[in-house]
Amino acid sequence: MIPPDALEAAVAEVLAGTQVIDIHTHLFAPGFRGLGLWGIDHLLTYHYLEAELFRFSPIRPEHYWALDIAQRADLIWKTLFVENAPISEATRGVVAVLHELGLDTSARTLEPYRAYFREQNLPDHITRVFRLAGIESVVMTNDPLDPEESPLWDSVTPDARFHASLRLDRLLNQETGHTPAEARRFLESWARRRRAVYMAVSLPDSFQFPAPDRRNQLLTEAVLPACRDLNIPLSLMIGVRRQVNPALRLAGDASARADLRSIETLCREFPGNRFLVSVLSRENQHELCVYARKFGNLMPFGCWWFLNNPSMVEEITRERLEMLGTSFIPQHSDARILEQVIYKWRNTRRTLAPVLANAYRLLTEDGRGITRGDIERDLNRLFRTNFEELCLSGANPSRNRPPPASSA
Ligand code: FIX
Ligand code: ZN
Repeated sequence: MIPPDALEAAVAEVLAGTQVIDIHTHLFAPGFRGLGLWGIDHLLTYHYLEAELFRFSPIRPEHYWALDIAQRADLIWKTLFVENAPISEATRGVVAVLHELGLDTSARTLEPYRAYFREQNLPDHITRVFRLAGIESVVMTNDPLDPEESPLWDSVTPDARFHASLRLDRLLNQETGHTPAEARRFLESWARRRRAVYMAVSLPDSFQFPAPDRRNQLLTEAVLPACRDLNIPLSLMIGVRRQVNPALRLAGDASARADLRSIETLCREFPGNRFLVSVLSRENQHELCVYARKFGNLMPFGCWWFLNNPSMVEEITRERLEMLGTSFIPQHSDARILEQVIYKWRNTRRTLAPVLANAYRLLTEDGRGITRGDIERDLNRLFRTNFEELCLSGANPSRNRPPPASSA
């Protein structure tokens, strides 16, 4: 049994050694030339930092967008890192990445960092970044209607560290001219060929199900039956208000509370489907846990986007542990730039260790001792097997992995 005052160190140690599966990112396998972003200029022009730039600099968005990427990165570095202390989550993240890569974090210009990244060979760099982040594999976001991405699939070498997922935003939100039957055939064939581990869509706070609209019809007649046939879940990311400030481009999206009765209806009316759900509004988190207690086919996941800050991750994870035990997936990185996985996963581990240790301490005080085996089993569930059982045990047996070697 682990003594109460040693629990936090034990959880941190097991967590450090748990190779996580990052279940939602915007990263790409190295074969998707040019689509996968990495390096200092992309790290600095991440849309989280662009939003912060416009709070600290008088530059007008149209002038910012007229700059090239190196000039934008220079401006962000000068404004947020040199003239101000980088204390926000997104700015601290860049500093943490540079530090973990062994670089001096106090340079006044970006030249030393650019020189470092120029020397990296991408495949080796990916291996090192995954090792530093403690991740085994990531799920990409693949839009089958993306004209840049689609042609690359035929020449890409499969890489077991990068799972495909079928992103439906364009298909569900744009008029593509497909009938539901055609859409269903298209989705099934794409998902089979690319071995998609789930289908996914982001939805506005105004999302309603049922509702007499085309998105509902496609969900009911194409997406849900295709997911059932393929035995993969549908991931719903709910509560984004796209482009409240279009001048900021990707940084111009916001969040709002959604009506989760739609989730209730979907889980109840489609018991043969499984749903991964992340909600963007803090106010929706508790009811998501309540619904997860009602429906075994609902798997809450992640602290998405504006929630991926230590204060929010701590609150949400404590609530989920209290209401769901280990039957949820605590986090995904949403990384858009490769090296971000280093700080996002480091911060997640740092926030989660005391939350989990506290739950164990309360148990210990009531006489139920905790062993290292308990901690290993729980963390393995939270960061690996909850996802593997939901997403990797689907129709395509070649995707299944052998069970992990059993630990003592
Ligand atoms: O819709 C999504 O997958 C969002 O995560 C992104 O589009 C968003 O811009 C983002 O990067 C959030 O972290
Ligand atoms: Zn995302």
